[in-house]
Amino acid sequence: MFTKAIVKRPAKTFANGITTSNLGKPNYTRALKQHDAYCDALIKCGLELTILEADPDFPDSCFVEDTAVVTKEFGVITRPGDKSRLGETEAIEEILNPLLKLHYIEKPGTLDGGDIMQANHKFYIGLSDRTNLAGSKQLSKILEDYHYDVYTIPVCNMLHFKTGVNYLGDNNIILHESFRSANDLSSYHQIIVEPDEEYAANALRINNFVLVPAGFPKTKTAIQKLGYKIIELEPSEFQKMDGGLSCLSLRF
Ligand code: CIR
Repeated sequence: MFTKAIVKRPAKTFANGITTSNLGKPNYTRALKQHDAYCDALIKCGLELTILEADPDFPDSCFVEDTAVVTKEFGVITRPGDKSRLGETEAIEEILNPLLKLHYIEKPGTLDGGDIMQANHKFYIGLSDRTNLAGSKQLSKILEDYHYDVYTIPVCNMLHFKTGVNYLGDNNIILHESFRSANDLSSYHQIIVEPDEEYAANALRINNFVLVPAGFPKTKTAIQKLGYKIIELEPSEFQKMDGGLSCLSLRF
């Protein structure tokens, strides 16, 4: 069970962040409303929220998931793979320091939290354009010292590992077709998202609920069939900036 989450308000400069999507410029007022709804959903899931003020110096800083890997026992402050995001970790370190024992990814390592997926006692590290081998090795060492099993998986044609794969709990995993035959994921019950619903692979299990992006009915039904209660959220303005539901919070 998660009990806490950290989120950060989108900044007025949000639209200046990094994106590869062709979905147009995000609307700031709408982004704030969608963020409010996201915070309400986390509270409904039973989480105590820490809401950090927006930081206009870092347009992508509402995507807090990339700045740390957290468990109830410890945290790892990452070294984000895009230079423009390196300074985002400072505010997160400040808030996590009194709460968790902290470790750090160091140069030349780079690592985005969006590439890290936990499934009980296993951690999966996606090797992507943002997370390099040095970052992955540093994180593996930290996690192995805490007796987790660690697997490394290459990520191609998408931003982060969790863009395409998410663990829902109870041995259920939701994923893009391209990860279907990854050996280290073959022991899970796989829910493969349809090609026209790939964005919905970024579904987020929190306690008794699964948060799913609105507008992906086939994926919603597949998750409901597994017996989960769903909270549907509109993420359009975050999607325009390559973000999804998981990247808007750190949960522990
Ligand atoms: C970026 O490209 O870094 C941001 N615009 C989006 C980050 C999304 N983070 C995530 O999926 N974990």
